[in-house]
Amino acid sequence: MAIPTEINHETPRHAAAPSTTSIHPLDPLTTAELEETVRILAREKHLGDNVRIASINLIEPAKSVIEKYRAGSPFERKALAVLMDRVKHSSYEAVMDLVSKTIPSVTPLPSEVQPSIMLDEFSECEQAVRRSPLFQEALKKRGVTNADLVMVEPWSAGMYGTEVPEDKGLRRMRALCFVRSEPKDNGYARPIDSMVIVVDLYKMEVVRIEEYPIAPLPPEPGNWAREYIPNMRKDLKPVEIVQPEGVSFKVEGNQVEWQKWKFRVGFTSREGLVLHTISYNDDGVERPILYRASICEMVVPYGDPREQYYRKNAFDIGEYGLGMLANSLALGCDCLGVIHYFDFPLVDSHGTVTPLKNAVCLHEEDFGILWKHTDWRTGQSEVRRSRRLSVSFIATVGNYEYGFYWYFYQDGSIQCEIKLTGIMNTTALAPGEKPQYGIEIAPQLNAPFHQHIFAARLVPTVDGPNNSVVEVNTVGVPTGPTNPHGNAFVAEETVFATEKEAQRRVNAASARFWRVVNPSKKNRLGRPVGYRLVPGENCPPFVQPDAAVMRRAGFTSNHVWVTPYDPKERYAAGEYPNQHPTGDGLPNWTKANRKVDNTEIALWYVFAHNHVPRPEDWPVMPVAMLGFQFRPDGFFEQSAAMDVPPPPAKEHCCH
Ligand SMILES: [Cu+2]
Repeated sequence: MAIPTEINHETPRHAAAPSTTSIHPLDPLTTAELEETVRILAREKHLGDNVRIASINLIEPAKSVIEKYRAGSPFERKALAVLMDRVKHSSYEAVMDLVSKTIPSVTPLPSEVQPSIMLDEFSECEQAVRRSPLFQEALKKRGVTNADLVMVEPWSAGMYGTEVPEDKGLRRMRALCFVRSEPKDNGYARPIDSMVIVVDLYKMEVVRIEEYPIAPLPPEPGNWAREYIPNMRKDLKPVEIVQPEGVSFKVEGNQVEWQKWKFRVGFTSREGLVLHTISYNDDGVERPILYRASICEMVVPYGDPREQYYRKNAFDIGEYGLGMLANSLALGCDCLGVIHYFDFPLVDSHGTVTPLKNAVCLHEEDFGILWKHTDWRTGQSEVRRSRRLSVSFIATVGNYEYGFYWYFYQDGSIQCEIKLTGIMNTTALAPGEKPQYGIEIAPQLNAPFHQHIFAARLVPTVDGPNNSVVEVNTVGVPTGPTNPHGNAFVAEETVFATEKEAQRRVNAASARFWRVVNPSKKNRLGRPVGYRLVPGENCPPFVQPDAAVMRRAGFTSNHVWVTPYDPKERYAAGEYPNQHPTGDGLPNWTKANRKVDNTEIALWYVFAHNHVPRPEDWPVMPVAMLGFQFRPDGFFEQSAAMDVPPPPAKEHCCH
């Protein structure tokens, strides 16, 4: 049964709290709630053989509701289901009221956009390709005799303005192929460079195979599985992380308290880990810092202009969903020490709900020294160990792994760190050929130049709801009467009044950073209290501003954006980047040039790892890290870390 297009006007009731009163309004949907949502969708005839569930997530209550919420009081519980009818070629958003168990609204999506790709479409697409006589024919031409050894890697098709007429209206994937030499080896060592398989995901069948000049398979394997590595080093002694008296954090449901920090752990099928209501207890006063923090979008543009590759630009969050691709983490492997894991349920496109065990890892780490000083005259020495709290998850997106880590420190700092690892996507080279748009990383194996660009969405509430963003540039003062020796330099501050003023890039030449301030809260020195956004590794996008991918990835054109807070403006490339013809998100919203000074804001920080491949990134790339910090800047009266006690003395370091 297909989805009706009329809106169901049944009035929702919000009388009672959900039966599980231990749920907080920001908690992700539970297994029971997801199952209930699927049941209601089925009961109301919104599900059927041809209707697939792209996602079901909590509709987070309004910020004002959360700010006033007290434990035990009733609250709304709503879910947003994105559904797709494979026969009618149409998609819908259904709002589910889990209190009244009704569907207050069903809204069709614009016909030209596509919901994100569903996890089960990957394997179904691979099977569809294997079944195709066109595919078998193409393999034969290339001397590949065993189709079972071919890895069919479906890439989101995007929208480039070069689509042929028969692609119009299709839900498309463009699959690239690699062939293993045996069932367990690394197929990325052997790219079949010369064909792209266009698949219609509505019918789940091959539309056509685009063929290109045939390149020979690279000669060397690139194996990484343990059975292929005969001589592992033998000189590694064990390291044990023990906390004999237990951990220093407290977890109640999804709320975490550690040292003076308090926050909630959330999880969505799209962003994966989300942090909510981050606050710091400053001498008994709970001071808000961030209402919500997540990595909300990413894109990986590849720099290879060849016909079969110029569309390689995956939006791994908006087009696939990192929560759906999250790993179940393993103690002693992904995480070491005394770990608290959060499990979160996921729903597949057929409505089956499965709990993802160990989706998010929470633990403490020793992080070297926090501060130290020795008075060489008196011999007084003080040193403190830095303990940080790590909250993380890891997603596998085809060939790559992305680890997302948020760290909390005892000096009031927060850090976001992304770890990139996994296997590089590859193309083949003819003997003697040198790549123009990549690096030869093994004989006849090319890894193209590409970038991994991430967008963090931060909703700052630094000491209250209304914040502003200030840019700080350090500049040298010209030599002259006020600077006769030429040594003067100053930090110049500029407050962003509007969205357009707030579209900025990093600048190493002025050591640029940004302060999020609360103009109505002054510290004892008369300056507004603030937190500093400290950029880490970053660079601009290297595709041309008029490249087709920039229509959808326009958010990458700036590193900083500030918008007035709007809970509907959630993702930097908009709600539905998959096949979006014109693109949406930050470039679109900010055309209005709204006021962003001393109001509720969202701060978007976009940061890029520029991947110029190395042979040492092969066969599995050792972790590369990038990210940013959010550090107190005039928020506290002095260092917030002075009351951290000395470590238990093992030597004379602290006496
Ligand atoms: Cu890379």
